[in-house]
Amino acid sequence: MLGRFFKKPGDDLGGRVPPGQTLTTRFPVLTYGPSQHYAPQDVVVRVFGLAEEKTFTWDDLLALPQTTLTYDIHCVTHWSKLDTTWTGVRVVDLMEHLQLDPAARYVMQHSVGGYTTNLSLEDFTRPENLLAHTFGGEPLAPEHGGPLRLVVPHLYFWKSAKWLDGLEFMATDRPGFWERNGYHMRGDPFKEERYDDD
Ligand SMILES: Nc1nc2c(c(=O)[nH]1)N[C@H]1C(S)=C(S)[C@@H](COP(=O)(O)O)O[C@H]1N2
Ligand SMILES: [Mo]
Repeated sequence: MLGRFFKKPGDDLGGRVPPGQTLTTRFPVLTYGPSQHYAPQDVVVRVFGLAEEKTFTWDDLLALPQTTLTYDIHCVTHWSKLDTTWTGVRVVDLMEHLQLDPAARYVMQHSVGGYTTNLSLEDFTRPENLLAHTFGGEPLAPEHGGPLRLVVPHLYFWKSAKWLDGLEFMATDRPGFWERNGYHMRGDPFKEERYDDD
């Protein structure tokens, strides 16, 4: 534990800081295009593709178990932020209410405004992944994806869609917005899966 108070150059804090990352205590905003602004009452997450079609409203989501988790996040633009605390619905708890076609192997996250990002079903259903509405005990700010975003902390942060409004289950992988523009299809920060030509 003592080691955590000594930040020597090159110290990776016991393996928590992926290669090529530097720590920040700020919370940078990274959005392609404008931030979206809408009320929690307007949140709708539509499940479609290779799953029984279903929609979850804000009230539906708040009626599910609520979980608070603390973990580190890593942006491909080289900043990492340790010990961020999020509250929301765990993906695994949402999955209890979904009927997937057995052919479903991948998920496309869709956002209000058109942003998309893809995940394998395995990466999507990790126990720590959250549909988050609260950050550090406060309602998630619009510029950070409030009222509702996905948080998938084991991959680079572009894999965590802000203003989530759709989950599309798919049989085969398909690139989302940044993946079509050269980013890696998976984005593991510990393997530095930044760009697909790496
Ligand atoms: N809808 C949407 N989600 C998004 C993005 C975006 O532009 N639009 N940017 C992604 C990228 S590149 C990053 S690093 C994180 C940034 O989240 P933050 O602004 O809360 O730090 O959101 C991801 N999710
Ligand atoms: Mo990013």
